[in-house]
Amino acid sequence: MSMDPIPYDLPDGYTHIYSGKVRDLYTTPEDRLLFVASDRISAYDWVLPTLIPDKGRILTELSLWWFDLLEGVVPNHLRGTNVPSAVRGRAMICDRLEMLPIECVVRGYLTGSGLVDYRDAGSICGVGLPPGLKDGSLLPKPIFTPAEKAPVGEHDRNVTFDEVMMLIGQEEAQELKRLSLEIYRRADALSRERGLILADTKFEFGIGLSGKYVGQVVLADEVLTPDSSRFWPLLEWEPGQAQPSFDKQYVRDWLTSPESGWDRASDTPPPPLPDEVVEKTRAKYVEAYERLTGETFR
Ligand code: Q0Z
Repeated sequence: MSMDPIPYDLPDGYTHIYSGKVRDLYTTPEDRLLFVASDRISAYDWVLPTLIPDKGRILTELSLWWFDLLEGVVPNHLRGTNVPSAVRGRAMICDRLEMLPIECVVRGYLTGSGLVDYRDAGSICGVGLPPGLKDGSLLPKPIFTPAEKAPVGEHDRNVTFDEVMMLIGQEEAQELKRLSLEIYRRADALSRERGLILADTKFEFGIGLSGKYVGQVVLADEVLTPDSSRFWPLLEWEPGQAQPSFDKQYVRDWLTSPESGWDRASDTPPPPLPDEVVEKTRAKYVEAYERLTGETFR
């Protein structure tokens, strides 16, 4: 699952350390991290063999915009955007943190793996929920549903808050929950003003190793992008049925249609996307950016 890095032509002193499905991480000559958002797209647990033009730039711009908006709520790892030309516009220079092994998921609405757990247990991550909720239901209040980061290639494991405390200690666990819920609350309020529901989202945090935030919990990674969050158009929200994916619905619909010739159950890689699906998908990322920020994407 740790993919070969795309061979970005970076200057001497930049060393690849890790790649996820759609992101790449390098060290910089100043011992910081270069966090690169690629144009890769994943669906059904596969990285597709087709790039979505500008996706990395759009998601990076969105993250930068949210980091700026959340200044004063939570410290973040962003140090700058003066990056090598090969990745200009879609990379951030970040402080290196001691990452906490917890995926901090906040859900305001019930769907996805949360819905599965709710149907099985009536709760998610030990948080009890009232009966009668459906796919897409608004939860009585936003809930913190953490997961333990799994080894590369495996899926994260939902954990209770007690387990988070045992993994990282009570103080840091409480801080992760407090910050995650506060960030969600603000981001959902803003999204709603722009006609989008923030159904759920995932944050990653680390502990500052030096400088201003040493010893403090710091927000890392990319934040509040369509890759880390589910956004739903407010006007189309209809509990009781799966909400279409804001960004990937054209991709999923085409991959599962007979035209694609792909059998999801076959364990064979998905085929390249047709140009029309690429263009419509790109337009959804642009739309997310423009609706949230109110700015034109260039
Ligand atoms: C993030 C990831 C990938 C991008 C490590 N500020 C930080 N300090 C230390 N470690 C990280 C960060 Cl962001 C860190 N990840 C996840 C994987 C591309 C981010 F391939 N891993």
